Parts: sequence; C-alpha cells; structure tokens
Amino acid sequence: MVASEQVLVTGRELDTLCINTIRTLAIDAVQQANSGHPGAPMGLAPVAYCLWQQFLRYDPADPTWINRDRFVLSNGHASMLLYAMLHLAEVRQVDERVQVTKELAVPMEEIKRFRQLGSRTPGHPESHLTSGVETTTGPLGQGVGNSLGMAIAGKWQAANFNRPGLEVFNYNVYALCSDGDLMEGVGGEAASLAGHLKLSNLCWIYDHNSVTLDGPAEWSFSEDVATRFVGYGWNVTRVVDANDLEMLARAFETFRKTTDRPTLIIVDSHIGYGSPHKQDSNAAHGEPLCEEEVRLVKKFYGWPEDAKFLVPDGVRENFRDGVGKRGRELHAQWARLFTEYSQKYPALAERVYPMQHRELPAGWDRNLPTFPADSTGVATRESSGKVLNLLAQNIPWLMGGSADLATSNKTTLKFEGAGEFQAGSYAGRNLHFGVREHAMGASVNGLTVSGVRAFGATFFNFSDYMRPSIRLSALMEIPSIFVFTHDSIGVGEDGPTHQPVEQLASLRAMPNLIVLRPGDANEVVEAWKVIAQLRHSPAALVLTRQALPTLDRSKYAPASGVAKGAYVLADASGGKPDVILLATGSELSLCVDAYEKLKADGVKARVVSMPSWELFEQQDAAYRESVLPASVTARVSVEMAATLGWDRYVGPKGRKIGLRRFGASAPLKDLLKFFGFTVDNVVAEARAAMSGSKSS
Ligand SMILES: Cc1ncc(C[n+]2csc(CCOP(=O)(O)OP(=O)(O)O)c2C)c(N)n1
Ligand SMILES: [Mg+2]
Repeated sequence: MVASEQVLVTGRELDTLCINTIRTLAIDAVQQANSGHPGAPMGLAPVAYCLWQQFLRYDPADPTWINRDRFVLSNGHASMLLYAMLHLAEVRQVDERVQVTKELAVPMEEIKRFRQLGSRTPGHPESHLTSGVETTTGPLGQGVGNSLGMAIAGKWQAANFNRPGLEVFNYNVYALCSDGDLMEGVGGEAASLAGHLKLSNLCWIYDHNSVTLDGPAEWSFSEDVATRFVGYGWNVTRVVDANDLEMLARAFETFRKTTDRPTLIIVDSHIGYGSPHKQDSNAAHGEPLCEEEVRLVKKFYGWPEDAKFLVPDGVRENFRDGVGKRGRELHAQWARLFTEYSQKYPALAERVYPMQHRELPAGWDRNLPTFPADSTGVATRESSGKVLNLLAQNIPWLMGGSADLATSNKTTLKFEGAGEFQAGSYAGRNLHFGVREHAMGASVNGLTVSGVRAFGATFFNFSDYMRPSIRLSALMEIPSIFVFTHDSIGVGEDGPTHQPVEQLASLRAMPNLIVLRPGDANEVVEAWKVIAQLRHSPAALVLTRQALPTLDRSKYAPASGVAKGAYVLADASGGKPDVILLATGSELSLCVDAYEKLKADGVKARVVSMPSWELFEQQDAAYRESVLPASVTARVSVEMAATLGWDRYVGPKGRKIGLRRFGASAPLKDLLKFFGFTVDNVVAEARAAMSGSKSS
C-alpha cells in the first residue's frame, strides 16, 4: 500500500510494495512506449523479487564479477521485468573497456525510453547494450539454451580452477522461462542434455500461466511438463501461487540443496496479475493496457491512480539492503578468497583475467603447422582438426564439441589431458552435445558469454538446425565458433539431403558473422588464426570432407592473405590480367588448374582466393581495387553452392559457375562433371567472359 503521505512500511508489506513497484514500472513503460508486454512482468514480479532479494549472489556494483550467479530472462518479451530489476537493484553500466562505471545500467530515463531508438531498454533484452543483461533473449527457447552453456561453463570452471578450501567458481544459473520456451524444440534439447549432464547448478523457473499469445495454452500445449522433466532427470518442484514468497523461497532452497541434478521450479501464475482482464483476453499480454485498465490495476495495487514511474520511499533502500548488501559482502568475501588463491596458485589465477576478457594467452599460436605442397593433399576438416588441437593446447580455456559428428568433423581434442566433459567429471574439454544442433548453438553462446572460448560442430547442411543461435551470437557480438564440415556436393553419395547449397549465401547475409571457407590446409591455419583473435564476431568455418591439394606456396602467394578475406593467389605476368577467376574452398585448386591451362594457352589470368567475403569487405578501397581492379570485367566465380551474391564480385559482365538446383546422390567425380566443376568448363567460361558473351 502506498499512502500519499508515504508512510514507510516494513516486512511483508514492504515486499509487496517493492513487487508492485516492479509491476507498475512495467505497466508505465509499456504504456509510454505504447508497445510491449506488461502481463508477464506483472505475473512474475514476486518470483524475480524473491530470487534477487534472497538468493541471487550478485553484486549490483560490479556486474562483471566472474563468480556471480547468472540470471537469464528466457521469456525476453517480459523485458521490463529485467529492466525494472536492474533499475531497482541499481546495477551499474560497464563501458566498452569492460570497466564498471558509476552510471546505472538502467536509469529511470531509460525506463521512460523503453523501446525507443538508441535506448538501453530495447523491446527484448540485448546483452551488448545493457549491463546486467547476461544474454540476448526474445526468440523463445534461446535463453534456456544459453543457460545450459552457462551451467556447463560454471561446472567446467569449478572443476578446473577450484582447489581444496578455495572454491573460486561456484555460481548458479537461473533461467526464467515461459510456456513458449518449453514448447520450442531447443528448450527440450537443452533440458535433455542438462539432465544427462546432471548440472546441479542450473535452475529453470517455469512461468506456468496457462496462456500464450493466441489464447489459452491448452489450445496447443497439454503435456505433463513435470513428468517430462522428471524423465529428463531433473528435480521438479512446484509453487502453486506465484505470489507466495515463502513457497518460492522454499523452492529456491530446494534447488540449492540439490547437488545431483538440475531443478525445474514450476510456478503457477496469473498473467497480468491484478489486471481486470486476467486470463480472459489478450489484454495485459502482448499489448499495453488501456488507460482505464491502468487506473484499475493501480487501484488494486494500492497505488495513486495518476502516479507514473513511481518508486515509493523505502523501495530502493530495501533493494540496497537485500541484493545490494548481500552481493557486496559475497563479492568482498570472494575477492579475499581469490587473493589467497592467487598466492597459492598463481599460474591458475593468471588465467582468469584473460579468460574473462576474451584475451589470448601468450604463445597462443605456438607450433601452428605449415603444410608442404602436396598434389593429393588433405581434407580441410583434417587440417582443421590438427590446428584446433594445437590451438587448444595453447589456449587452456578453448573447448567444445560436436552434435554427434566429432569423428566426421575432426573436432575431437585428442591431446593428453583434454578429457571428456561428462556427468560428474566436469574437467574435460570435449563436450558431447548429442544430436542436438540447436541446443549446441545456444550452449556455445552460453559458454562464450561465460568467458570460455567455445566451438560447436556439425555438417554444414545442418547449420540450418542451429541458425537462430548463430544469428544471436552475431547480434550479441560474441566470438562463438561454429565448425561446419561436409561443405558442398563434395560429400557425394550422401546426396542432396546432406549437400548444402544455399547455406553459404544465407550465412553471408547475416550481419557480423565471419564466414570462412579456406581453400587448402595452409588457408585453414590462417583461418583459425583469424578466428582465435575475434572478440566481437562469431565465425563459421566451412570445411571439406574430401581431400584438397595443398598448394605450392613457393609458386603462389602465401596463405596469410586469408586475413584480408581475399587475395591474389596467382597472377598474370605484369599484374595486368585479362580475366579473373574467383574461388573459395574446394574450388580454389580447380581455378589454379584452369589458370595454368589458360596461361599455357597465352591467356593472362588471375586467381583470387576469397575465403571470406566479410573480411574482404573490411579492407580499404585501395586494397579491394588491387585484388579486383574495376577495369577487369571478365570474371568468373567458381563455388559449389548457390550463386546468389556473386554478382557483387563478378559484375554484370561476369559469369558464375555454381549451383542453381539441389545436388544429387552420386560419386563425386560424376557430380563434378555433371555440375560443370571441371578445368575445361572453367576455361570455357573464362574465355566466354573475355569475349563478352552474355552471362550464364
Ligand atoms: C521463437 C519465437 N516464436 C514466437 C515468438 C513470439 N512470441 C512472443 S511471446 C509468445 C508466446 C507467449 O506465450 P508464453 O511463452 O506462454 O509467454 P507468456 O505470454 O505467458 O508470458 C510468442 C509466440 C517469439 N518471441 N519467439
Ligand atoms: Mg504462458
């Protein structure tokens, strides 16, 4: 109850006052923006309040504290709940150099600018914009998927860093989720793996409000969630009233005491609690309330009906005394512990800072190989496996795994001590995601935001199964690593179900994702060097199953050109070509062979190796002109994939050898002939381009 004379309240009344402050802030922000979801924050306010005030080990004065508990709002449409918590708990903003500032992450002005251009309170929480937002959520299922990766990271860090009496890593991961999160496949994949791995540091709180956007949840969702999660090996507990703080607290205590499995807390709640509409309509759900409803709700909460963005006296103080004070003390205790740890285990302690700040340790590129020229060569998946194994020995926090294709992807870390990450033995660096590409993608992002360098691998064709997570890594500006092998019709007999065609073009369309398709073993080394140094962009490394010749670099340009995205590999004498052949990956050596033939015939040709369009676009105009001079309009692109986008580089007079249909199941040599990936065809297209005949 807020009396206009502002009598200070205590105890349960103060709790209610704080909870209603969260609710009314959400209502007012949505109202002001005339857009957003007030209902879920209203229903879940007591849950967030109880968790943050009593349990979350979080220091609002330093949201970068590495051993903080993580709070993920997987139902990102309830963003105002998170913004209200960040505001009331007075979480600080962190600047671009990862320094904590005095500024609040979400000051009141930002709540008032909810969903406006350039605000720190976008429609759904974006971790690269707002400190305290652990991960970007909104596409349902992703947040719970990320929480799996965070919990894996937590267990791995604990297993590798903790020493007797010196537990420097013991954080918990809490994810608030909704019906949609549990309906989405990725949520099920993540729950299944979390249960298998017995991740006792993971707690999902399911907002069981029996409603989704279209109407009652029962229209489309009637399974027994509790039984399903018991089947996954979770500890399942229930709170039958979201407003019952004692029952909520008991459920969180149960989670804390559970040491052998993850916990699901099912909370029965009412969306838009207090709303006159409750569950009977969409109001208070996917849209703002009407003015009349706002008044009624505020009256119900005991709020002055005209008050807007009101934080009554005593509320901020209560948060300072709760999460603020507890967090500060826990952080200080931890800092003392870490000092002792640093003295006893300096080598281990020294790893923590660079791990957290995405820095590479000294000597990270030690022993990387140079592959000798070899006309038979090796598959790029093979050379990648070798490089990855060396890098992982140099970077102790590089880890990852495959969606059940590690043997094919060549991503197994085989060196001594690499180890397996399995239930109860969490020190290993080989993760086994099982056939769960989407949860793998989301976990890799969760691992990456937790500081470890993580990779996930599968066949390139199945990148589609995890695309939403790849997209979020790009949006979040985090350096997740995605390794994709079996990159084209080069897979041969497996046929069109397994032969990617449009995946390259579609991933190249994704902002901030660096796609790399290296053309031989030495380009693979250079590609991994680029990837290791990325800090704000994810990478997709696209590799072959079939062997590719290792080019003779004494004859052709060095592979270090990969760092620039595209480079002149072989040139016409005097550097003035009449035709340019552009290729990536497995088509590079084909173009080299065509080049040699053209050269023998007296044609002045150039081969441009173009493993990464994105890196090439980052180069200055002078460099780009030096590789692709505007004056040379006879150009041919050669890539075993959809041709979409190549016009940009071959120009209106250029020609494109690629795929305009799905592939086919056949031995590779037959496919190459059938689809025109032969020296003769490249030569013919080059001549056609030079004669200016119409583009194919
Ligand atoms: C992958 C994905 N599909 C669709 C949506 C659009 N959407 C936002 S909220 C929602 C469903 C809301 O139901 P629920 O998950 O139960 O959340 P509640 O409304 O109960 O808070 C949908 C379909 C989305 N955010 N993500
Ligand atoms: Mg719901």
